[in-house]
Amino acid sequence: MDVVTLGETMLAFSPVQDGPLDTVHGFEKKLAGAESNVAIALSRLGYRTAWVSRLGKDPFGRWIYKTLRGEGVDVSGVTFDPIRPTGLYIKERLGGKQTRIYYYRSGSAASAMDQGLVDLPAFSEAAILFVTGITPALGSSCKKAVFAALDKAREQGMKVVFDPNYRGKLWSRKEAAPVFRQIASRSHLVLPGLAEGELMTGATDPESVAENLRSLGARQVVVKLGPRGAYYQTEQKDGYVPGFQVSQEVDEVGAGDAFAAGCLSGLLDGLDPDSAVKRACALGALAVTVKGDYESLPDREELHCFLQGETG
Ligand code: KDG
Repeated sequence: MDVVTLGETMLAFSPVQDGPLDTVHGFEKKLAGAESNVAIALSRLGYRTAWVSRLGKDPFGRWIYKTLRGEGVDVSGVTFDPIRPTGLYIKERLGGKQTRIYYYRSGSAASAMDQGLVDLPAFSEAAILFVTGITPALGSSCKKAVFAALDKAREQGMKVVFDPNYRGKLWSRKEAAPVFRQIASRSHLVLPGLAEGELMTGATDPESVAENLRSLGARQVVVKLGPRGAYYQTEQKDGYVPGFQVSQEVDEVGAGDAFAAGCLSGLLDGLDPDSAVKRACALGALAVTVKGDYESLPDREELHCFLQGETG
């Protein structure tokens, strides 16, 4: 296994037209989960990826399970809860790229994930553990599961990659900051956006954010700067990598997950940081071209063509 990740994936209802939700009548059924987006992105690029989670024993849980399995993600570590439901996520599009989200996920099957998960074979077989800051916000048993996974990673010599993914609807900045710092201190690579970098370090520029996170223990930091690209810093070098222009930006949700998958693939392929971050920027740009978190993500050949400037 190349990468193992754990996290909640929800049934998402995405409106078929823009406008306040009290005026919208049609929705498309989609799937939403930062960790499963990353697992799908990596699987499409040809990596062996496992997603560990809990789903409701309901039609939506079954659909999510089959979708992930259909994308080639290992779902042997997914269990079904006979009582708690699959979480629900509803999107509101207010025109342009402006979106709001509504969660109906408290008491969901995934919010009962616990540290027992890390005894699954996927956790001893993978080279990299990918975690986000969403899972520890889902409740105390989920937080314990994340820290148990970090312990397991240390025991097994797995590299940890951490994408903070701060969700203000789940917890306050004050609650999240110390948890993010603890996870960052145990990570090989940390992938904050600039605002998340500020939340974790108090610094407001990419260089200081990265320096601060490296002083906590992270080996590499990549600060996402949206369409402008990203800034990376390792012990040996640092630099800015410009973003890619795409012909249409439809939905920016999921771009950060695609970016994370690009960085993970760079790590797995042993790329130098410039090339890894360039790949991450390309995947992030492709993710915004279609509605939905992962639908437009490429296979390896499509990514290669995009990087050569043949599409986009
Ligand atoms: O990164 C995209 C995710 O935000 C979305 O799919 C839902 O995982 C999600 C969350 O918890 O907000």
